[in-house]
Amino acid sequence: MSPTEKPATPSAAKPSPVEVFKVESQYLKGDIPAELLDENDFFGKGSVQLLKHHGTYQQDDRDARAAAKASGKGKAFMFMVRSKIPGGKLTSDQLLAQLDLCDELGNNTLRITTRQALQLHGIRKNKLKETIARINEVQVSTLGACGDVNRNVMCCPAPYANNIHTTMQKLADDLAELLAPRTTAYHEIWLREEGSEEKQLVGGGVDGHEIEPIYGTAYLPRKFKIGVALPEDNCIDLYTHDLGFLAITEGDDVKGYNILVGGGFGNTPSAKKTFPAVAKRMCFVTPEQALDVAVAVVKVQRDFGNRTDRKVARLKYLIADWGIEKFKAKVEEYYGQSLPEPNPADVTKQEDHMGWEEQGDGKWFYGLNIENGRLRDGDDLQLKAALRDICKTIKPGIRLTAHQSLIFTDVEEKDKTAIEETLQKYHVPLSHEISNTRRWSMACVAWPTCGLSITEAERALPGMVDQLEVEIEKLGLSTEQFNLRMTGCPNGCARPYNPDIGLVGKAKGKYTVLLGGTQLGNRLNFIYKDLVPEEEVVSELTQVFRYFKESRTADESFGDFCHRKGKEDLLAWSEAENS
Ligand code: SRM
Ligand code: SF4
Repeated sequence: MSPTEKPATPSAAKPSPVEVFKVESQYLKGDIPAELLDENDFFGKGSVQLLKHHGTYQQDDRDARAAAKASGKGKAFMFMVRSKIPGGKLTSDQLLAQLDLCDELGNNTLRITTRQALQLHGIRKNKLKETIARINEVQVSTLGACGDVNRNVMCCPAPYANNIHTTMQKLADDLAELLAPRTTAYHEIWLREEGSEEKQLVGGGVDGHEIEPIYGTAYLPRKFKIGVALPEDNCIDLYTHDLGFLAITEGDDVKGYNILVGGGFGNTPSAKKTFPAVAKRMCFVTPEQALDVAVAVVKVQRDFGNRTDRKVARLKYLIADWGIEKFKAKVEEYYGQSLPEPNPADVTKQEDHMGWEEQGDGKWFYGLNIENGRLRDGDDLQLKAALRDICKTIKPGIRLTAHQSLIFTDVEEKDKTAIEETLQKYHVPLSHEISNTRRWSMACVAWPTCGLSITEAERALPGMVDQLEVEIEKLGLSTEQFNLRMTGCPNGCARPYNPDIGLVGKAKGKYTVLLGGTQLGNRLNFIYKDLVPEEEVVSELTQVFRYFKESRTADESFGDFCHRKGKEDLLAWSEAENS
């Protein structure tokens, strides 16, 4: 089936309200232009859904809700604006532009996300157009950063000067371009000069496949995520993606990719039909086949993904429903050719690319660990100021990592000291000064901006890590790597369902503690204890660390130890310790 062919007949079942908004929106336009100009500080229901596809979410400051209510005021609306940055690759000027925006129009902070992108928070409605226009002025786009389309394409951000890394980044860029929405609504709404003539959206054929040849009028049933990784460096957590490309290499060449499908972490614990899933290995493709097979996978999800119930609309549910064999057969039908089994290679290691390393072209890169991805200036630690200084004076390339951190690239030998000294001048800890526990931890945004958060995450994890560092040191385990990820609700934005330790907000001040994942990211962890009060999380974990120290086998990771022992055994140990 060619990319321009029309999709199969859509399901006769009643579509979800979001489907109706999309189809009636004239390619994501809807009432946004009119509502952008009205007096309100918020958008209506339909526009709120459509705006996501333009890269922005309507939010309100949840810390301020109670006070606003008490004083008789309504919610103070504001917007999150997410940029799409394939492989997290930026210039110094592009980062500077977003740092300026967060200070001038946002909440004075900028966030590196778990998918190598940037988010501004606290933008008022009357500044939304200026914000998006200014991001575009430096050749970064927010189109498709959220919404029912392909999101930011992740790719290993290590800037090694070799053919393999360059080929992978090129694939990420090509996928991002190929699967970006083609609607002109984005340009018309955000980038058109005030007063210039409004262009009408016309045409689109019977089913809209002229304007959006891949997506059609209804776009995808749900968000869609793609990543590109290497077996020896799964730094982007490939198994969590709807569609993963694992590069199979020979010498300095990529000879093809193993295709993984159906990863995804969002779930609603009370709805048994939902679940987190790691992706399944489907087939091998040559570099020449990669883009067309991606389009085929996207189209199968477009045509057969659930459009009536958004809770089960991700690709993982279609694959669970059909089984991988039937899914593969359908992809082959759309692609027009059968596809061989995957290459035996699989993920073997995960890196985070922190500290200094030679790129292979005489230049260096430096990975700087950013706690939970938040760029801010405090009284002491002046992260934004340090970045501004480095971006203005040394002007390195920038890469954002999947661990919410940042890499300065293309650094000349002579500038290495200047980078370190600048960081020190602004009291930014160098990566080697950060404990393993902190380095391998990450938390999602949660309160106060995320409308779905049940508990704290980004604001709670640093304090927990302070305590864990002490306990881990006492146990003599500080050289161990424990991947620790926390989220403020079960949606899983910091990918808590496959690391050694996952902490997931379940009820006010209470977390589900998950153990037994793997640093390779290809195995789900299990619920060890549920509804653990925040103040007991550290002691609960310390208890298991003690068991680990006592009973691990040589070189066994914490996740593998917990997996080997299993839930019942760990709980029996905990009970004995408590008695
Ligand atoms: Fe996420 C929704 C933040 C990565 C699964 N995510 C949200 C929203 C937009 C809340 C909302 O819908 O109202 C959050 C905005 C909070 C805020 O105030 O900024 C939000 N997600 C984030 C970010 C910023 C977390 C972070 O701390 O970095 C990440 C942005 C990534 C990016 O740049 O594109 C982020 N979200 C993820 C990931 C991890 C990943 O993709 O690698 C996941 C799990 C993987 C997956 O997709 O399954 C993830 N976010 C979700 C879900 C559950 C989706 C599902 O299938 O059920 C939701 C809720 C939803 O879509 O209904 C969600
Ligand atoms: Fe919000 Fe939940 Fe995602 Fe955290 S995991 S950012 S609380 S949706």
